[in-house]
Amino acid sequence: MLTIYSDAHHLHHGCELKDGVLMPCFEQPGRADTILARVRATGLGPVAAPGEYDSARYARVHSPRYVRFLERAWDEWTASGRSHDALPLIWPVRDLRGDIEPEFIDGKLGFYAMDAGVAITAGTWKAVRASADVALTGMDALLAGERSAFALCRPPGHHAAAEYMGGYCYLNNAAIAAQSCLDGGAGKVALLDVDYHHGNGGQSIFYQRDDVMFLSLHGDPKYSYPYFSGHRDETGAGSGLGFNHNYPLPHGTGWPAYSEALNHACGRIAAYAPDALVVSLGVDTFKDDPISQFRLESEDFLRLGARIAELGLPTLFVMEGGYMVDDIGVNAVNVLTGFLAGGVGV
Ligand code: OKP
Ligand code: ZN
Repeated sequence: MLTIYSDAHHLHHGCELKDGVLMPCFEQPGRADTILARVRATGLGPVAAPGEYDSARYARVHSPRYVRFLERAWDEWTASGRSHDALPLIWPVRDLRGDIEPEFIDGKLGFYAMDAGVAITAGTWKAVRASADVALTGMDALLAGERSAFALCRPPGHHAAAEYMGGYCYLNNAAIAAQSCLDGGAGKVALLDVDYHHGNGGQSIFYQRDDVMFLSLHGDPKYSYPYFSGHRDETGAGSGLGFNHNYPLPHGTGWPAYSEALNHACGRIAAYAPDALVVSLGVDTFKDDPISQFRLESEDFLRLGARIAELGLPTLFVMEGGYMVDDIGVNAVNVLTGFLAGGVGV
């Protein structure tokens, strides 16, 4: 399987508030480095650098003003005399004015964010762009006839919506790739999110559409981030009604209950009969993940890949979360080798 990877992710490592203290983010460069090392050690296949794309490609799923904000945020922040990480600290919730974009950077940060898990540093935009380009290059490989590809994206993307960042995510790499598949001639695409956290960004972007079916298996938002999205009754709207499916699962979920939900989701994908599948691949469902609450074992990731392979679809894997860095390489690549084994013997 072809892997797309860019070293540019090293330009981004922000801080987040953890238990009241500013700490380096769990989402850190060692994650992608460990996955790349495992890709090489297992001989998964060739590793290629991404192409460079016009930012108009990101604006197929994001608003142009949001893309411009990301591009300029660090310069506006430093122009106002600061040099530490820029973090949003105020949000237009409920009856506050969410319809007027503030002019000062502190206001813009909150206007374009859902939480404070999205530090902007000097290198963030370059890393974010490269991550989206990794996903676009992976999709181009599929459009050129590859059966599968691995977009080793970092930073991740699945919490980012048309006009906001959140949860370590800035551009929605998987959504950008899914849209690129449609723009390349596909009629229907399925987006399956197996990260521990609900993929609120992909859901939001495609909620009113029937040309992308969005499905997510995740920790129940009653007690898991992102808390305000991911319930079972979110099934789409307008012509998108019936094309959004959430599988909230309880703390402690292991392979038996997980695979039952996965089978159900795969059944829906098969019935939808898309031209291609994009998988938002988070391995924070691992039993030892430091910020998540499922109990998948490393071997279960082989089974996960094998089950996805049974769909028989051209498949792009897009890297999302996973924070147990020691095991992230084995777990992520197990999904890919399980997929390549094609459901046989697991
Ligand atoms: C991003 B992805 C942890 C609090 C939660 C946000 C989690 C974002 C997860 N102390 N912080 O879906 O893996
Ligand atoms: Zn996650």
